Amino acid sequence: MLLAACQGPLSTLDPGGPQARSVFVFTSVMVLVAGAAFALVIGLFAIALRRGKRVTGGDAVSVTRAERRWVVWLGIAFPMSVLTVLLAATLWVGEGQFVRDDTLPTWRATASQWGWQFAPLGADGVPGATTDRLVIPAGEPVIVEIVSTDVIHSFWVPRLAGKMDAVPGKPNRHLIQADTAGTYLGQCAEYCGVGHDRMRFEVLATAPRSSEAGSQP
Ligand SMILES: [Cu+2]
Repeated sequence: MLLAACQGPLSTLDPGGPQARSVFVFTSVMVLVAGAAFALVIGLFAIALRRGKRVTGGDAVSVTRAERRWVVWLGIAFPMSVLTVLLAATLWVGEGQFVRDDTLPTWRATASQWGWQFAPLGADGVPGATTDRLVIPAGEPVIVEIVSTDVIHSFWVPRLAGKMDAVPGKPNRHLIQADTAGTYLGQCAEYCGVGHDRMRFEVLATAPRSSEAGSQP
C-alpha cells in the first residue's frame, strides 16, 4: 500500500532525471540512517529506564568508566561522525544541482499570476513561446532561467529536480534533465494568491530525432 503511493505525475519518489535522482537517493539514505539512529536511541533509552528502576532510592548514582565511554563514543563521537558525513554529502549533492556549464541550451520561464510562459532565452514573446508547457530535448541537461513578473512563485517539476524560486527582477538558473521522452508535470510551489493551485504546467521531453524507438511518446 505504501509503495502504491510512490508513483504519479507529481511524485518525488519516482525520479525521471539525474538531479531528482540524486536528491531521492540522498533523502532515502537520510531516512534510513535517521530511522536506525532513532531505533538505537529508543533502545538505549529503554535499557536506561530498566536500569534506573534498579537503583534504590537515596543512593548516589556514580558514573562508571563504562558509562563514560558510552557517553563519549555514542553520545559525542557517533553523532559528530554522522553529522560530518551528512554535511559532506549535502554539499556534494547540492553542488550537483548547480549550473556549471553556461553553454547548455537555455529556456526562460516567466511566472505570473497564474501561469507560466516558456521561451528559448533571448526570444521571449516570439513565435515558439509556449504557455504552461516547456518543450525540452530528452536525455540532455538544460538550463531553465526562472523569473517572475509579479510576486514570488516557484518552479517545481518533482520528477526532474528540486524547487527553484521565481523572483521578480532576479533570474534564477535551474538545471533539469529528463532521461526519457515523455510528459513531466510541474506545479508552482510557492503560495502566490488565489490561483496558486491552478498554476500547473508540463515539461514535454522530446526524443532526439536520431534516437531509436523505445521511449514513450
Ligand atoms: Cu505561483
